[in-house]
Amino acid sequence: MANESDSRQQKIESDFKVLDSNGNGYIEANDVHRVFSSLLDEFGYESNSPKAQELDSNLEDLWSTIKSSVDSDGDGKVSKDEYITFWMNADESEIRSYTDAITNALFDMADTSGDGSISEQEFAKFAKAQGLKGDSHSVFQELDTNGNGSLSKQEFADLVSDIYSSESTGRESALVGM
Ligand SMILES: [Ca+2]
Ligand SMILES: [Ca+2]
Ligand SMILES: [Ca+2]
Repeated sequence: MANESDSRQQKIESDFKVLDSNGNGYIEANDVHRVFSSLLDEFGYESNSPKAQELDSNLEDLWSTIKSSVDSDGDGKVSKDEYITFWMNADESEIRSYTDAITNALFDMADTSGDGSISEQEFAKFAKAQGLKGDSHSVFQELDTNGNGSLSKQEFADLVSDIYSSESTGRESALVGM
């Protein structure tokens, strides 16, 4: 059991490192923006387009969720201790609101056609932007649990909560960097 919680903590620490994109030891609003703006570039969204503005408002929501749930001393930034404490102690509904905010931000980015679902082509682009190594086709098929050829927001949300609820399901490789 000790090993299990060690590896969970390691995963939480490595998630923290990704989110603390400037490496100053705190997750702050500009870190979150930096992580996402590199994705925006990959997707080629113009910075003034309605899509970019929608994504920006999702990011604001994500950041306020992070602040209200994880920044326990309320200083406007998330230390590594706060981040670890959150993930070690959060109950299901706290985790749900966190993963929902991430789901919204990522889903709307990946849904380039804006039809409310992610096609295999859209997923391939997303997986590439996320640095997925390996075959996006097989990952897509695994995620498309009802086999209709596209990912609903619910299927995508299941993926995101899988990533955060256990240390390793294998599916998280689809979302390197989050
Ligand atoms: Ca930082
Ligand atoms: Ca803090
Ligand atoms: Ca779509």
